[in-house]
Amino acid sequence: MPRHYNAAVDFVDRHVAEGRGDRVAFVEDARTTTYAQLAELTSRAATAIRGLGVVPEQRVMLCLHDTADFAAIFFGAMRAGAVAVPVNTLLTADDYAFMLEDSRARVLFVSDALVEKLQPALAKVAKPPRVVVVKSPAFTGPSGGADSAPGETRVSRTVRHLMFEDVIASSAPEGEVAPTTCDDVAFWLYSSGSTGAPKGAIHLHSHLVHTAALYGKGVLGVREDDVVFSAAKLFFAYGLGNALTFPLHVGATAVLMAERPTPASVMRTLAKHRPTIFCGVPTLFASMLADRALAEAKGSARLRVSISAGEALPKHTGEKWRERFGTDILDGIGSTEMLHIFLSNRHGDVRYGTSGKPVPGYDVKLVGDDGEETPDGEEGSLWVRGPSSCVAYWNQREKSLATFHGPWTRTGDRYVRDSEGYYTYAGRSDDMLKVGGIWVSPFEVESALSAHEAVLEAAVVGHADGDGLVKPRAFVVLADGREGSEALCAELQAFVKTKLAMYKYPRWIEFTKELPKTATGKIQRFKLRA
Ligand code: 3UK
Repeated sequence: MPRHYNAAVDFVDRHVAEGRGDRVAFVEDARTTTYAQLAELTSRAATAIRGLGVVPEQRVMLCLHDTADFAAIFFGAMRAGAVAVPVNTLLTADDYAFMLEDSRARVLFVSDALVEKLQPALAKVAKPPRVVVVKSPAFTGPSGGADSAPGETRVSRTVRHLMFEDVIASSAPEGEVAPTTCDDVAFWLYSSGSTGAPKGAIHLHSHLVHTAALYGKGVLGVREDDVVFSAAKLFFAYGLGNALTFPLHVGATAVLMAERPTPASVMRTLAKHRPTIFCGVPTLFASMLADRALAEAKGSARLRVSISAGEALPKHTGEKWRERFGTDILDGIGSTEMLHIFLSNRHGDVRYGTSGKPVPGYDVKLVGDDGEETPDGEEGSLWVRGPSSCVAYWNQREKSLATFHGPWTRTGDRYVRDSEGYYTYAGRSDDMLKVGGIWVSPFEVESALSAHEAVLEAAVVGHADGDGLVKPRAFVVLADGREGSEALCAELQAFVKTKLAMYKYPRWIEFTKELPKTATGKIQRFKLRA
């Protein structure tokens, strides 16, 4: 890595300097963006961010649907020396209030369709950021569901804001690049904690190119003529690599879809834009395969490979996909802390049901309870070391100390390595659940359930559905005089959806007389799992 380094220059300006300005960086339903256009938009965004009073190292939050504007704002913030903080668009006002306070973001870029959802959070924080509203481009497909609604321009009456298009138009396209080093903080990504409060993983300018070179180019083999489509959104580390830094590292093209990734919207995008690489999560692959209405759909005619991450890909899902589409799914494990995939299957060496082998450039080890490395065939805790590891969690000393040990990161996962060196996922060492590839803390679902007047207490564990994928299952002890029924189950599910992000609600609820507990009153989730 050169010492003086700004990731925005490497991923954006470099292509124009090297003569790729006319190549297409992003394809959306309603527009395409060339590398030259992206460079200008990024530079204007950087000028705009400075113009809004942001100084180097201050945070700029992005709550945005996937569009080329996301890319320009993300890199624009870094170009200005600021710290980009993309956040999940599916969360609740409480979650946003926490992240706004925690990050002290000075500017918030938010998609028009999401402004109203952010309003209560903005009203709550002591020093609210300036708000810049980004219009979602129209898309040509069928309506994509409640939260998607791009196409409609909604301008908020309750939130004082500027419009991105105005801010961009009045900002000069040429601006100096902040003189950052490769070790400067570039962006944070929030990851859910087991107690519910998210932790901001701090990443540096150098981290993006390390993941793009080691996994993107090295393992996945993204090339200039590839068209990449990631159903996982840009605000996840997984989607950020897939659809932003991997294609931009080699001058390839990414397809961006602003709507919610349903089997139908994803299949439509595959057929329409014909990507060569498709990136999904196990729940999506499984639901696409199971969808009767899509049984005849052919997907992308140019597809050469797909990748899966977020949770373990069940063996039969990979095999069924291969049978139907004739291409493999490379399952690999990554994390917000490591930024992207560090253990993965390879082209021509796919073992469905495993996470493959370490990505060259990363070291992994399995550690037993005695602190020694475990022998092959025995389960251990997965530790990983590599050049894209986040430096700490923001403002979370205890949690940082528990996770980062010198160059090593504890993933919290249990794994087994076989005699040939393949790694197989064996569960979490904490109670956290991965639902559709996204973290869910049982604790926050329990707290939400307990807030209902019919509930005395609740415990939540993971339970495998018909595809072998984990979803939350709740055990509920009702208050005196209340009785369990299907109607109450539906009411509790609806209640949780009003309190938490939708995907966190318990898919099954069992009413029970009491919960198994230790002598000190701690719920014994392992008993409920059994
Ligand atoms: C689990 C997997 C089994 C595992 C991520 C690719 O998922 C990502 O990041 P998160 O921080 O979660 C990390 C945790 O998710 N996990 C992820 N992939 C797999 N378990 N097999 C897999 N293939 O518990 C891990 O510790 O949300 C994935 C790239 C970047 C990412 N941030």
